Formats: sequence, C-alpha cells, structure tokens
Amino acid sequence: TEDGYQWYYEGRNGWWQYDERTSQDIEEAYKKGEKSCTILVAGYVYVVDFEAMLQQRQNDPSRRRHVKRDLASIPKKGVAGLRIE
Ligand code: V3L
Repeated sequence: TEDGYQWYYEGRNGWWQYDERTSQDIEEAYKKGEKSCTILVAGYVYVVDFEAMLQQRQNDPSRRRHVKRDLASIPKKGVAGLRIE
C-alpha cells in the first residue's frame, strides 16, 4: 500500500506476501474497521479474521494460517506462492 505496509500469510518457515490486489482489498476492509473480510484464492473463499489474525478457508476452517500486516520491506518467501530468487 502507499504507506509502505503489506499483508502476509504464513508459510512453512516464513511469510508470503498476498498478491497486490488481494492485499489492497484486505487493507481496505482493515482500515474500515471491519472484523473480517473474504478473499478469493484459486477458486476458494477464505476469511481473513482481523481479531484472530488468521486466514481460514470458508468451507474447511481447519485450513488456517496466521496473517500479519507489516512493512513491505521485511524478508519474505515471495508473493502469493511465487518465490523470490
Ligand atoms: N494466496 C495464495 N495462495 C494461497 C493463499 C493465499 N492467500 N492461501 C493459501 N494458498 P490452505 P510453503 C502456499 C495456497 O491454507 O513452502 C504458498 O503460497 C497455499 O500456498 O491449506 O509451505 C505456497 O505456494 C497452498 O498451496 O488452504 O511456505 C505453498 O503454500 C494451498 O493454497 C507452499 O508454501 C492450500 O493452502
């Protein structure tokens, strides 16, 4: 986002940045003070819960990952599953 923050979801040993469009959608909901928002990832609906700071697949909540909002400059694995070389 323009203030230098991005949204991340948990990987096995590090953080993945959300794709730019999804990160913007999450940021918009977060700034509005909403408790959660839904996103579409590869055909699946996920709920991003800002109180628990978790992402969960809507039809399978056992598929959960921590999420965080942090600076765009932090070390990361990549963006939406595309690894940084
Ligand atoms: N954006 C993109 N892909 C996602 C997202 C998302 N927000 N959430 C889940 N997936 P689950 P390592 C991740 C993918 O939570 O080696 C990474 O992007 C998820 O991809 O059980 O463990 C990597 O591509 C997974 O492939 O619903 O760090 C991959 O895992 C699939 O949806 C490996 O990352 C099921 O995730």
